[in-house]
This record gives sequence, structure tokens and C-alpha cells, in this order.
Amino acid sequence: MTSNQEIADVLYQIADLMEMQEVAFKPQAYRRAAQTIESWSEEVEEVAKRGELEELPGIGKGIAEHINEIILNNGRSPYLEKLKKSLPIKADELFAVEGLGPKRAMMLYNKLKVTDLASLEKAARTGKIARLEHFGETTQEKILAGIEFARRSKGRMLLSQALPIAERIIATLKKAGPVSNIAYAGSLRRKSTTIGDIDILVTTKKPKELMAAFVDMKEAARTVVTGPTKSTIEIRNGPHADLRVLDPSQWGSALQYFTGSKNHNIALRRIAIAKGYKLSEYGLFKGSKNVASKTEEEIYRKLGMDYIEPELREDTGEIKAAQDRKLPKLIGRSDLRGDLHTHSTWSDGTASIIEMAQAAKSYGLDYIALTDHTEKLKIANGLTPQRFEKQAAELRGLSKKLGGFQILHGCELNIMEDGTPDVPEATLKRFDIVVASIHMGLTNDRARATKRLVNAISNPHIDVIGHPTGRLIGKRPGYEIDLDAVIDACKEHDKALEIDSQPERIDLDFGMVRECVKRGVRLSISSDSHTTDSFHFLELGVSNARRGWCEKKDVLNTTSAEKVKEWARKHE
Ligand code: DGT
Ligand code: CA
Ligand code: CA
Ligand code: ZN
Repeated sequence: MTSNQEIADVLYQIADLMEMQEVAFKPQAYRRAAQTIESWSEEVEEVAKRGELEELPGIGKGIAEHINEIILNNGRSPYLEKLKKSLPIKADELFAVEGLGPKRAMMLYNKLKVTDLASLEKAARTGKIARLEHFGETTQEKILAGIEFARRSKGRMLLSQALPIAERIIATLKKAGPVSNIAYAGSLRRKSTTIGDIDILVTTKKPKELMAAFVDMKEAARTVVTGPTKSTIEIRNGPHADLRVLDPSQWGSALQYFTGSKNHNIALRRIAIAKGYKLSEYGLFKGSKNVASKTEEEIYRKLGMDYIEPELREDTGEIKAAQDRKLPKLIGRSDLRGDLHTHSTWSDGTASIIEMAQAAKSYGLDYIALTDHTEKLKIANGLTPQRFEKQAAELRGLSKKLGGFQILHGCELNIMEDGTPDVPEATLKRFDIVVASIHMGLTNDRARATKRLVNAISNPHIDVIGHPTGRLIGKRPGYEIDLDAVIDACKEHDKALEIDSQPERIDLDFGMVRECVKRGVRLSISSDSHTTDSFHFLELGVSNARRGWCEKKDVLNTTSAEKVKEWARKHE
């Protein structure tokens, strides 16, 4: 099965390369199609089998043919390969550097004969990029930082990419033979932001059959090693995956051990030793006597502490809290009642307002805030005050059709260089809730970025700061901010910071979430949906919040729409 993400990635690449060849309009169409596909909940391969690709939003005949070709070739696209060969540069290497898109790459090639990462680095180190028109000193520094970052994050994949692979492996194994226990462990079970390799554990009466099914999986590019109790495969265009077959009596201790983190395990083992035990993947032992190994719960209990959720197992104070019976009662997905950051076709979304509302409702939410982009974000078709008025009229017309589901009228405005909004006050006043984000003029200057955010937080019309650091995982680290100062401002004005759950953002990061929780700053977990099929991204945001020790009470959208509106009104 070729995953939706794989198909989308190919389409994005085609779009970039087309742009380098200056094909008009087409790149935009390919990007929209890719966006639809990466958030589509059904496997697009199934849609293709039914011959219904062209029924997906934004997918016409030409793109449908490419998708079929990708599926036919197990994720490869001969068309993309041809495009790549026709270019004089190594596009994959160059585009991995943040800030280098098709246009800039082409300029660098034309002016400096930059063709790959090595020649890019050389051009930057010798100061040639700084001297180019449209580039300059700052861009050159950014490119150098981008090269460094691209090299460091190589080989790890996003949680959102690894999860469906792990789920497919588990489904394959369940079909191959009877299993009594099966789970993914490691960083995946801890819901780390990025995943090095996938660890699957299983207990079964048919180990041979399961191992055979594992190494024969369609997703496997090759077998790294295979044996009776452990095999490793390399996933096509992906990470390694380990399968371990375990003795059912040791399920708990193995699950505990292979979930990690390594630091958590080391700290736990130290406690075991202090109590006269020995702890390993085979169990908790007193001398040669096994005192706990069937479940994780009994192991933690025997060690004198409460059960610790996987997301907390990073050795950052969770063990002490478990001993003191003071672990947080972590937030769960079902605690979320609404989503305070969504888009429609009015700006850069792919679905109408009513479609978005219906999708959110069937996902189980009671309300959304519609927060389309504002005027200055031209590439996202931002709304003028006049268009917001028209949008409000459409919303009034819709409210009867929604059967109790509510749509709050909001916007996602742009925080300008000086921290002011790009929307006039008269318009801002009309919204139920206002999310403010930095989209333009991202800066590496910590003091300036902080001041910009603090100014926005002090604005009485702004309620929530969207994706507060602007990071893109594996692409750019996000602008540095003085989190303490931002938190102080949020406390003073009772404003919220967002956890944007888009897979590449997950912004705020869990470390910062934990600071907010400690200091009592309210958070908003949002999907930032641009399609009807991305509300499930909220699960990623919730996992990240859990990693930041977040409880239900810390999150704004665990309350009713009325309470949210009331809270926002208080600011003005
Ligand atoms: P990853 O794969 O880099 O995203 O991170 P993990 O945490 O999944 O690491 P991995 O796959 O190398 O190992 C899975 C778990 O096995 C790890 O979280 C804890 C356990 N483990 C691995 N090596 C050691 C070790 O040397 N000591 C201890 N105590 N545990 C280990
Ligand atoms: Ca792993
Ligand atoms: Ca592993
Ligand atoms: Zn947004």
C-alpha cells in the first residue's frame, strides 16, 4: 500500500520542480492536491482502486493520472524522476535547506553554479551568496544554519508519518496469525516529535508465521536481519522497524523496557537496585525470584510509585512525582470540545464553511472557530474587512443548519514587524475570538521576536497566539523567543498560547508547554485545519500536550463555546 503521505510528498516535489521550470499555474494545483491527500482519512489507494480519484477536491484528470502512476510503481513516480533528470541541480538536497525554494535554487544555479549541498555550502562560506542581489548577509547566514539543520535531522521521521506505518505493521501481523499482545513501543509509544525507528512487540503462538509476514510486508524495502525472536526491516522511503516476539509472562517488563526512554529506564533501574531488586526486560527480580513482569502497572507498583504514562517517561521529574503520588491527570483527546483555529475556501482552505463544520461535528466536536487569514497574507488569499462582513452574513445564514453545532467567527491575523495587527480595530471588534500569528518577516533576533509577541499579547482584541515559535520540524528551528517574557505577558493579560497540531509544526513544543502549565498559562490545542480531513491532527497536539504534563483544566477548548466567547470578551 502506498500511503497518502508518500503520494502527497511526490506531488509536492513535482510542484517544486515545475516551478523551477516556470510552468504557470500548475504548481499551485499540485500543492492543493497534495494538501488534500495528506490529510485524507481513507487510503487514497482505495479511492484509486474504485476509480474515484477525480471526485476528491482539487484533483483533475492530469493529477489523477499521476497518482495512479505513483500507486502502480509502489510510491515511485517515473514522471518525477524524469523531471529531476531534466534539471541541472540536485533538487532533493537543496530543498531540504529551509529558505531555499525553487526560485532561489534556480537563481543560485544561474549566478553561482550551485548544484548540490556541497557547492551551496562553499558559496555561502566564501561570502558569494551575501553579495547576490535578493540575497544578502542575513539570507546567507540562514542558509548556513539551514544546511546544518538539514544534516542533523536526517534519518528521523515525523510522528505523524511513523504512526500509520506502525499501525499497518500491526494490522498485517494480526492477519498473519493469532496474537495475544501486540503494541508499538519506543519513541513512538512515548509520542516523541520525531521517530528514529519503529519498535513492535508481540506475543504469539505462531512466531514463525509472524516473522515471515513481517519481512514479506509490501512496505518492506529489504530485510536487515531476521531471526526466530527478532527481525529488522527497512521500510520503503522510511525508517527501520524492529519486531520482537516475547514470552507472554514477560510482556509487561519487555513493554516497559522497550518503551524507554533510555534515561527513564536507567533512573528506574537505579531505584530498583536501591530497593534490593534487579530490573531488566525479563522482569523485576529479588535474587532469582521474579516479583513482577506480566504488566507494567505491577512493576511500577512494586517499585513504590504510581503508573507513569509513556508520554512522561523522559526522566524529567516524572519518577519523583510518581513516588510522591503527584503525577498530573493528563488531558485526553475526548476532553477537547472544540477547535479554535480552522480555515475555509474564503482564504486558503479547500472546503466551504459548512463542510468544515460538518467534518468537525462528525469528528466529535461541539464547535469550531473559523479563523481565516487576514488581508496582508496575500498568498493565502487573506480577507479584507469587507469580505469578513460578507463571511459574517454567510455564518448567520448557516447557524440554523448546524443542529446545535456552533461556529465562532474569528480570524488568524498577521502580527506585523512592530507587533501590531494587520486588521483595523473596527473589524477586530466584531470577532468572537482572534488568533494572531507571525507569518511574515520571521526573524532570528530573539529580543525583536519577543517584543513582537508581547505587543500582540497586550492588544485587547487578540486572544490567542498561533503557532508561537514558527518552527517547521526538520526544516527550520523556529524563531527564538524569551518564553519567560511571553508567559509573563500572557499571565498579565490572561491570553492563551496555541499548540498548533499540524504535523510539521507541533508548536508550542512540549518543553514549552510544560513551562506554561507550571506557570498557569492557558493553552489552546488546535488543528489549524485547511481541509475537512485534518481534525484528527488534534490527536498529535494532545500527545504533545501530554508530554508537557498538561491537564484538562490547562486547555481553553476543553470548555464550552459559550465559556470561550465569554473569556475572549473579557479582554476588550
Ligand atoms: P528512537 O528510535 O531514536 O526514536 O528512540 P527510541 O526511544 O525508540 O530508542 P530505540 O529504538 O533505540 O530503543 C527502544 C527502547 O529500548 C529505548 O527507548 C529504551 C530501550 N533501550 C535501548 N537501548 C537501551 C540501553 O542501552 N539501556 C536501556 N536502559 N534501555 C535501552
Ligand atoms: Ca525506536
Ligand atoms: Ca529500535
Ligand atoms: Zn492557520
